[in-house]
Amino acid sequence: MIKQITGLLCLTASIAFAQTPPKPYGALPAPRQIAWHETEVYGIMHFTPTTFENKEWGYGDADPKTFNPSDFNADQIVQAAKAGGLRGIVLVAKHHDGFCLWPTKTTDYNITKSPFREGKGDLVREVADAARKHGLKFGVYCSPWDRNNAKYGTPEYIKIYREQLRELYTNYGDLFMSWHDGANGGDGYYGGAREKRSIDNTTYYQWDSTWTNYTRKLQPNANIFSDIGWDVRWAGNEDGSVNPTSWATLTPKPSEGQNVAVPGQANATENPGGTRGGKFWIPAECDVPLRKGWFYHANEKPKTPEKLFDLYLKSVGRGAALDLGLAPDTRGQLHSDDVAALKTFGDHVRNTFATNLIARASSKAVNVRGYNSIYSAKNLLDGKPDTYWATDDDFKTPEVVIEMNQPVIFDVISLQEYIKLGQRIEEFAVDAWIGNEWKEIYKGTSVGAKRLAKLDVPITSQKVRLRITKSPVSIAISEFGVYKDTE
Ligand code: FUL
Ligand code: CA
Repeated sequence: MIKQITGLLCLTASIAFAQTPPKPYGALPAPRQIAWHETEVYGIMHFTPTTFENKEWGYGDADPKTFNPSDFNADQIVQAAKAGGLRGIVLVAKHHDGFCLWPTKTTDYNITKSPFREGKGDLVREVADAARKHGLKFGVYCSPWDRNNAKYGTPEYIKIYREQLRELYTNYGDLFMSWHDGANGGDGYYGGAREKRSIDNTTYYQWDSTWTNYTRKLQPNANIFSDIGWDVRWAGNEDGSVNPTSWATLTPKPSEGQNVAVPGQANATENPGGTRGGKFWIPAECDVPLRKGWFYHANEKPKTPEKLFDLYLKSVGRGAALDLGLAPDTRGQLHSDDVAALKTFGDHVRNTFATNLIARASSKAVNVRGYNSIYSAKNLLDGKPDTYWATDDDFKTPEVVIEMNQPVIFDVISLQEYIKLGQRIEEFAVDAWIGNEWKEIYKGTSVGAKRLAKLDVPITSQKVRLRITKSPVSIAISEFGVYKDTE
C-alpha cells in the first residue's frame, strides 16, 4: 500500500515537473532576432553616383550632378523584390564614396546637390515608403569609410558619422536592420586631398559606444549586422551560402595579434560555421549580389533562378538568411532581366513550399513531454512556428513516425527547431518506409531556425521517420515537412 502511494506521488510529481517547458539551452535569440529569422530573404540595394560611373567603389570625387536617374521608381524595385519573395530591403544610404541619399545636414555631398527631384529629393524616404507600402521591412547601411569627407581619419569624422546614423535612425520609422560593413581606410578624395588615409579600426570607430548609444537607443528593434554581430554575423563570404553545419551561435574572435574583435578586423574563419555552444546568438546573413557586382553594370547578367534557389537552400536552409544585392540601372529601376529572375525564383520557392505533404498525417512519437498534449508531435505538422514537439528531459534522442493515408512523392525535407529555447539538436536523420523497411534518406547536423535538404532523387513513401541522433538536451522541434521541388 505504502509502496503504491509513493509510486503514485512520484508519477504525479514527475508529470507536474515535466509539464514545464524544457529549460532553454545555451545562448538565446532576442525578440528582434526572432523577427529577423522570419524575414529569411531580403535585399540590399546599391544606387549612388557610383552607378553612373559604372564602378564598384566610388573614389568620392564624383560630381553630385552625376547622380541623375532618368526614371527612378522605388515601387518598381520593391515590387520586383516582393515577387522574388524578399521580405525586406536594406538601402545603402551612403556607400564608401560618401554620397548621402538623403538631405543630411552633415555634409554637402548629398542628394540635394543633384538634379534628382530638382534638389528636393530624398531617396531614403522614397524607398522606405515603397517598402512599407508593399509590406516589406526597411533597413539601412551607412558606410563608415567615407572617401569624400575631408575629416575622415580625424575624431571629428566620428561625430559626423554618428550624426548621420542619428538622422537615419530618427527620420525613417522602425528599421529591421542596421548594416555595418568592414571595408576601411585607403585612398580617396577626402575633400580634395586625394591621398591614402589609414585608421586603426580596432579603436577609430568605437563601435561599442555607437551601437549602445545610437543604434540600441534609437532603433531597439534593428538587428546590427557586421563581421561580429551583435545580432547578425557576416557569413564570411559573398557567395550566398554558409557551411552545411552552421550554428546560430558565435563567439567572435579578434584577428591575429589583436585583442578586440571589430568589423573589418575580426578572425572570421568561424563565421561560415558559427561556434557550437558559442557565447552569443549571432546567426549568419549570406549577402550576395543578384548580378556579379553590387552596382549595376550593363555587361553583367543576373544569376539564374535555379542558382538563386540553390543559394536559398544553402543559406535559409542552413539556418541563415539570404541577402540579395539589388542594383538599379541608370534609370533607377531594376533591369527587366533582374525582374524576371526574381519573379521565377520567388515562384519556385512559393510553389515548392505551398503544401507540406505530411500536414494531414498522423504522428507517433516515442515520448511526449509529461504526456502533455501541449508538447504533442502533432505540433510538428500544424504549420505554426510557436507550437512544438518536446520530450522529457531524459529523452535526448527520440524519434517520431509520420504516417500518411497514401504514399506521397517528395524530394525536399524541412525541419525547424523552436529556437526560443536555443539551438539544441546536433545530429538527426530521416528515414522513409520503402519496400517494407526503413531506409535512411537524409542525415543532417545543425538545425536551428530552419534546415532544408534537397534529395538527389524523389522518394515515394507512405511513412517517414525523424530520428534525433545527437543532442545534449531534450528536444523542442516546431515544424517538420516534406515537399516536392517544383523546379
Ligand atoms: C562590402 C562593400 O565593400 C561592398 O562594396 C558592398 O557594399 C558590400 C555589400 O559590402 O563590404
Ligand atoms: Ca508547429
